[in-house]
Amino acid sequence: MISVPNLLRRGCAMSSGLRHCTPRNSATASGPRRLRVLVDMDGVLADFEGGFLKKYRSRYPSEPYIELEDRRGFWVSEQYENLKPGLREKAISIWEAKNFFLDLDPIEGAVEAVKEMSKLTNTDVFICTSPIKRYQYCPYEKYAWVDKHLGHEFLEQIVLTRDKTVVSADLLIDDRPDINGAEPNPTWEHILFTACHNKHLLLTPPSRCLLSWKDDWKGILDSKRSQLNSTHQ
Ligand code: DGP
Ligand code: MG
Repeated sequence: MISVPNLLRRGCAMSSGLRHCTPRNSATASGPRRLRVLVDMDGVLADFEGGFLKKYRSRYPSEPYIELEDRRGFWVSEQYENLKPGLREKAISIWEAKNFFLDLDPIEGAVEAVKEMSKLTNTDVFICTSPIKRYQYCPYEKYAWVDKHLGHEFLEQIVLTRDKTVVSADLLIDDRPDINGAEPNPTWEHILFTACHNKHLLLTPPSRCLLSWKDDWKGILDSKRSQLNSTHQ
C-alpha cells in the first residue's frame, strides 16, 4: 500500500485527484491512458508573423519588408538580412521590444480549440514554447498572454523550454519544421502546424500536419489515442 506522504513524494497532485499517478504508457483496468499534447505558442496560438510585420512596418516605414505570402524559412531575421544587409538587427529589435509578445493576436480558432482540447476526457494539454534568449520581457509576456487569452488555470500548463525534445508527450503541434535537441528520439509525434513560412514544404508520409485550427485536430488526437491504446494492451 502507498501512503499519502509517499504519493506526494512521487509527485502526485492532490488537487487533481491523483490522476497523474497512473503510468502514462499503460492502459489500465480503470481505463485508457491519458493523451498528452504539447501545443506550441508562436505561430500556432499567437500570431508571431503577423504581429512582427505590423510592428516592423510601423517602426521602419522606409525599409523594405516581406509580405507574409512571401515568407520562406523559419528564421525571420535570416530572410530579412537576405533582403537587405542590416535588416537582421532591425527585425530582432521588433521581438525584443516590450509588449511584442503580449500584443500578439491569437491565431484564428486557436483559443477555442485549445480550451476544447483541454476539456476532452483523458487528455492533458500543455503549452510548450521557446522563449527568446533576451529575457527581459518575453517569458513574462508569454505567461501574461496565456492568462489573458486562455485563462488563469492554463498557467499550470506552460512549459518554457529552448529544447522541446526533452519534454515527454504523445503529440507536439508546432509550426517549426525541424525540431531538434538533446534527445534524438523524442517521445512525441510532431504535427506540423501550417504557417506562412512552412506552407511550401512537402511533407513526406507518415509525417502529419494541421492546415489550421479549422482542420481536423480532433481526428489527429483520436488516431493517436487509438494507436497508443492498441500498442499498450
Ligand atoms: P517556438 O514557436 O516555440 O518554436 O519559438 C520560436 C521563437 O523564435 C519565437 O519566439 C519566434 C522566434 N524567432 C523567429 N524568427 C527568429 C529569428 O530569426 N531569430 C530569433 N532569434 N528568433 C526568431
Ligand atoms: Mg512556433
